[in-house]
Amino acid sequence: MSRFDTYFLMKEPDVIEYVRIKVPQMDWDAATMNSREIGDGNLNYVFKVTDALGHSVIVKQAGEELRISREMKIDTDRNRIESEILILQGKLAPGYVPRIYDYDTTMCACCMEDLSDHILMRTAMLQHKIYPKFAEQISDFMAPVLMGTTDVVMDHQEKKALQRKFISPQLCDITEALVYTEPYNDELGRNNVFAPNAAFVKEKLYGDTALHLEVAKLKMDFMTRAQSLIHGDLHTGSIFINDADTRVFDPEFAFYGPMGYDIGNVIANMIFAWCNGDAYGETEFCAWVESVIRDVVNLTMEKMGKYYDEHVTDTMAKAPGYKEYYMASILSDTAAVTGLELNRRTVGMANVKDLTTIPDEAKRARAERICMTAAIDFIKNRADKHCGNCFLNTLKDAVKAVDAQG
Ligand code: SR1
Ligand code: MG
Repeated sequence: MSRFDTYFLMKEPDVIEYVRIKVPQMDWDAATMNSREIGDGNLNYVFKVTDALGHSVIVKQAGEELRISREMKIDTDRNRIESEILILQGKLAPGYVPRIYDYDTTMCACCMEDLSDHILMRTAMLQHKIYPKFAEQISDFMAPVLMGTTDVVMDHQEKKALQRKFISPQLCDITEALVYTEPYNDELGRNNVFAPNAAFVKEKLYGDTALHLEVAKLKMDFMTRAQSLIHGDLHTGSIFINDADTRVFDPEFAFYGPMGYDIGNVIANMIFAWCNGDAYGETEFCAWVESVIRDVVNLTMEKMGKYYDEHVTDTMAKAPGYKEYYMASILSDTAAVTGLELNRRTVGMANVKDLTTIPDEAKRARAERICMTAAIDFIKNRADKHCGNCFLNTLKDAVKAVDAQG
């Protein structure tokens, strides 16, 4: 028996004892062990435990209520899902996720590799740092992880077993509300709209019924198309990075959904990074971000196409023309989700620092209008975004349109 046999929310001192029990292979120096809470996310509690011998581990525990809103309660089983998915992704894309040392379905906590020699990518983007390997690395992660869990490649019964194992109704519900509903009507009154853009949001997002129809189609598609085991929240706050390495973490929103959801999240969050850099006049940084937007689209599609050719098992998916049809649908989903993520992080409940920390009011208002203008184009004209340059041009056209409106 240990006091970790019944769930409770751990505090810093508890985590020291927890780690000694759960990660004994690290040969901890008990006298110098230290625990510090380091998380500032919306959902969980994250601690770093170290000792004077240089050992370190990260502990992540799921709370029963969200940090962003105490009224929102979600299943703590998300910690198991996250741990098991990181283990699976580590097999499909070795070296692109943190190592899991232990996960525990009683305390709803996992112990994982400390990536302190990396930086949270959103923080790096706010410092306008450039990572030339990022597009290559994130596409190396997404292609096998996304294509490798589809019906095109996997045994269909094994795929359905994964689908059952990783179903997350409450987390999907959050995405369905925050990404696919509230940015277009504020039905629960919890959107955060920047006051200078209130009229713009009312007209362009709340008032456009043609846009609502497209979002409705995309929402039902998100809810019903079990295409691939997606990360479900692949923004720059779910990526650790350094000059050599990119690591994806935090897949607690993972489930079987359309894979364009992940690719679109990466692109949208690079557009937020671009908007922040642009507001600060960081031209070199913005030029790099533009290359990332173009290359992530092109490289991911190219690598997924290659993965398809090399690993396809389904007989009918080998029918001439099917691959082209399938890949085109991924690209169009990617464009749509780029738009959905741009809108929801601009006006919804969970905003991004890339926009909210722009100190000059006029510059922030302009950046947000660029995001929403591009977003509407991405959603309505998703089938026309055929390549990386098309994605980049959507951003550039939005800048021109917003600047022309004054
Ligand atoms: C209620 S949680 C708000 C957001 O934080 C997470 O990172 C997800 O993106 C979610 O939509
Ligand atoms: Mg997260």
